[in-house]
Amino acid sequence: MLHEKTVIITGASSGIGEAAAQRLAKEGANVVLAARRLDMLNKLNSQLNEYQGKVLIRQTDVTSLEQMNQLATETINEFGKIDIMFNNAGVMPLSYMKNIKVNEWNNMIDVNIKGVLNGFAAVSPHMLERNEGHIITTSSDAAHKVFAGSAVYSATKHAVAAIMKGLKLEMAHTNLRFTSISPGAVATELTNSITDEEFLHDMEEQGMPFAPMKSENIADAVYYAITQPQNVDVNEILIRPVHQDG
Ligand code: NJP
Repeated sequence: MLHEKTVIITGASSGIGEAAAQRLAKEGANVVLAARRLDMLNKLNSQLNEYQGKVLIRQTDVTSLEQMNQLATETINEFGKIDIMFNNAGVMPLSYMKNIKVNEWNNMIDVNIKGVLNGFAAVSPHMLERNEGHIITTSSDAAHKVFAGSAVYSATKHAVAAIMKGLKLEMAHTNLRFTSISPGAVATELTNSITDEEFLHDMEEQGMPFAPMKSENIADAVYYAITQPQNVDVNEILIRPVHQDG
């Protein structure tokens, strides 16, 4: 179904990005895998060998516009075009505001917001020139709510939601498509970056009242969005574990 399609995936070294790479490669797409951990990208590359589509891996930090531009240029040089940009890289060092984790706030702003903007800046001239292309962003159910400890993370994902709405609005006269995918809890490495001892203590005490989704569940949503007919633009997908409240 995805033969001849070229997809860039940021944050492809683990979790949702890795699962999306597996799914889309299996469906025949050429996948360009971007993240900072080259060893993880190499490992994934060797797993994708059996599929028909080609794989390109590029060590990329989404906070660098220069590196994102390079990623887009090398993709076009290799495959001739970029059909889909999956802006998926993100970080979530949740913490209470009073504990003033300034570096973590800044990192969330840099990766979750600026990373998405850099992704758009890198691929949109090419997509607009072709008048074809699909930009998908991993937002969050935290773009729909705030909870204690999520203020800055939620702020970054609310920003992503606003950016994606603005893009849809400004580009409705083009053939470009825009999808925000907002997952609830997914079992990935994402929570490993939490350093706020007080928040971690409360999280442990509370326990997990429901089972999280798997990364593959979100990869299915990505696949759904990109396989709709060209006249259909799936703008938002909010997807939560069955027992997680809103
Ligand atoms: O987490 P994880 P997820 N430059 O930690 C990459 C959203 N989300 O799959 O660079 C480039 O396995 C990092 O790669 P590396 C979440 O906000 C999740 O869950 O090698 N890449 C890794 O591949 C995020 O937007 C849940 O360290 C950078 C990837 O990002 C997306 O899902 C719920 C980077 C993170 O993979 C994927 O996260 C929700 C940088 N500077 C939203 N910094 C959930 N899991 O529950 C990080 O609502 N990465």
